[in-house]
Amino acid sequence: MERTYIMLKPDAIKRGLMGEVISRIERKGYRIVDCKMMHLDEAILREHYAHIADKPFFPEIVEYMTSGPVLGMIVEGENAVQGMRIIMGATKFEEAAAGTIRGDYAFCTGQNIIHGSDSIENAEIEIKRFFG
Ligand code: IDP
Ligand code: MG
Repeated sequence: MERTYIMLKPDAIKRGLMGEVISRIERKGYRIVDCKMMHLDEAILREHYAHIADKPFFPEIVEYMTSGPVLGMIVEGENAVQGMRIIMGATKFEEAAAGTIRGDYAFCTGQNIIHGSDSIENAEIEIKRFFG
């Protein structure tokens, strides 16, 4: 069984979409093995988003991701890392296909509802980062 780190971003929580997104994850057949609400700070975001820390939009990402709580989850299932990326949809909201979480709910790339690990290796690192 594979595990991935999923995080519902502040807009998912503010817009009341937690239940909807969790339902999609469960209906797909994945299991949520742990979850917690957290308030992130800039230090952990610099670590988690090290690959975009030098982008011009990074300060906006920090402002947004610290604007309210996030829901961190460990999601388990067969091929969970890639499978979650498929049901999440593309990073850029305008490229996310209808029927995906981002395709159906995101109207801004910076505030695109959900994070999911992009590889098995990063899933392990991210689960350790947020769940210890
Ligand atoms: P991912 O979340 O699909 O894995 P990453 O490339 O890891 O995408 O980027 C992390 C987050 O940074 C994205 O989810 C998105 O919120 C934000 N982001 C990425 N590219 C852009 C952009 O071009 N404009 C605004 N925000 C962006
Ligand atoms: Mg990513």
